[in-house]
Amino acid sequence: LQNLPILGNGLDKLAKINNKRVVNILYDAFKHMNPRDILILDDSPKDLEYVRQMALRAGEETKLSKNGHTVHYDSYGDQARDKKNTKVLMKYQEKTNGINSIDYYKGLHEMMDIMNGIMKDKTMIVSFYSLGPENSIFTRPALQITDSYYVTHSEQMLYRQGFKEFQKLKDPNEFYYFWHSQGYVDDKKVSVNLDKRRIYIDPYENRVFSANNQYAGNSLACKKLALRLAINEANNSDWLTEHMFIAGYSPVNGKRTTYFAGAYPSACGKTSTAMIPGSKIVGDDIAYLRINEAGKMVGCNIEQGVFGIIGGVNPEDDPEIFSAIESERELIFSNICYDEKKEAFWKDCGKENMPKEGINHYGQWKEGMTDGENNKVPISHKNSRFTLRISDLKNADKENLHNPDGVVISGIFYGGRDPDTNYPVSESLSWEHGVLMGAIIESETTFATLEKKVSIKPSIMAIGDFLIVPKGKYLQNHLKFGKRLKKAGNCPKIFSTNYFLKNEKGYLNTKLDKKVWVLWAEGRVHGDYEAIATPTGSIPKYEDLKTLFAQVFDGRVYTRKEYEEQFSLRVKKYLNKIKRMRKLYDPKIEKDIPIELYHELDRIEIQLKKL
Ligand code: SPV
Ligand code: MN
Repeated sequence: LQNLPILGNGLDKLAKINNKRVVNILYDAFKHMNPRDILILDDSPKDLEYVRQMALRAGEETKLSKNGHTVHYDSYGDQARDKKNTKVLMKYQEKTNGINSIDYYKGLHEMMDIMNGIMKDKTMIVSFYSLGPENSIFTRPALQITDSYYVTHSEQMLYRQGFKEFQKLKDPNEFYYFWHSQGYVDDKKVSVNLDKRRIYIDPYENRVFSANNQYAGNSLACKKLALRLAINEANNSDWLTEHMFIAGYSPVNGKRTTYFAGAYPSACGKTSTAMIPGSKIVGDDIAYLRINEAGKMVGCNIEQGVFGIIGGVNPEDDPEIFSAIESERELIFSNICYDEKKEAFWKDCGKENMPKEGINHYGQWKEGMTDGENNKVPISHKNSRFTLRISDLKNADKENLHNPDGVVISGIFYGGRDPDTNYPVSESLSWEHGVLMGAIIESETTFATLEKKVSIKPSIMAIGDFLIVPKGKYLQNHLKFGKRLKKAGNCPKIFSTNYFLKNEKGYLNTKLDKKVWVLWAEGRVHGDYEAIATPTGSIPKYEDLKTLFAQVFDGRVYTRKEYEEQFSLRVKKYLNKIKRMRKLYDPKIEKDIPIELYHELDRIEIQLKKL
């Protein structure tokens, strides 16, 4: 260790951690990636400030006009998750649900080749995080090695600092670790060797290697990379790792707070459901769920920040997020546009002075221009985003954000996106039916992956992209979890949502209508409303929604006609969906799907056909 080029008092920091595995990992990383020097970070404000400054100095971020605001650009072909080159290293022929896998040693070899000397002349930045609140049953420690100050800066905002956690690990070998390198960057400081972009997940050693990329979904250790490792861990144990937000809701003029977790594929309204005006936000992306000693389902946000889609965020549709983005505080934009005054703009931001030219995710941008493939370049990338700390939000749940016990979750939402099939909101008829609701989520489109085609795609519990264990195993784990909760008499209710029903004139709902659906679900948890049972789920009564619309939107009149159009049971469409789902869960291909889910599909089909 004495011979490594460790900067400043880095050796002292490592001595404080006093962990052999950490040292070995650093040594290995140094040997393979050959950086000029090594920067070890602790949780001190001084180190955090240094990273902020270096992200600017290295050109990975640019200052904008508002205090604390910066913008980062990813390479034009690197602005979303790369599914093709994300692979699970597999020692045996196991199923990975369409996620690519590669033979363990072949993959490791390829990765080591790609990462060999990749940090030449650069600084290797080492930082420590705690996924989940410190000192809690949820905590998963994580060690990040990267050569990107933007990645480190983002993680400092999005994750709880873990230097202290590493000083008191119960098991010194129990942590996730990550190697990341942005690889060679050009004068715009974006990754160039995209053909060598790889993200390889090693569930045996709880580690991930990621190279030649910058987009957070590919690069950030703690985000989707750790998610995959935690899914593997939870599904080999008795807890759940989910692609879920956690938020608390209170009835209009009511005092109680009821917590929900919700899984939605990208661009299906997840962040905006978590941040509905009046909500108390705990998390917007990833949750660990467990059953506590009292037999209740508890959840925590493994993050402490938001990496949210910014397109369509405007004062009318997303007032909470917009006001957070517009105020001066530490905030990183990615792949948006700025004008000569360094003001930030994005698609549908609702600002009046939209520029006709500026710098954006393409580079120098002019309205109407096309890229090399003749695609019109919009003002901002569809997957352009903002990064901020939850504690900076007005509606942050300050009391519970870092609660080591998590919050008791009373309800679950599964949200999809289709124009003509699922109700805006419905409640499952049982836990098993609820698990099916999650298992049959479909989404019309997503911007967070690089594929171009727009079609309706299944997205099992919105976690399909990350599910490195077989579907059957994952769904069995959910059913087992529910059985334990039922036994304890504390089974949360499960709801399905779809904010995107359309007719020939457009959407049947405004973006903020989801508050009514959420408050109806909140009331159902407490027995405030009756519901009408239908084969595909229980739906609200018109009168209750009428009252809720009037309460939430200051006397807004909700007509019976609107209700009937929104809540009509689209039998044919739903039967088609069932057909698609039977293919997805074809027992000839998928061996271990719980029988309960086939029973639910059969039940719905029989009941629908009788109508
Ligand atoms: C998502 O796509 O679900 C995201 C963004 O939260 S990413 O970090 O790309 O996964
Ligand atoms: Mn996500």
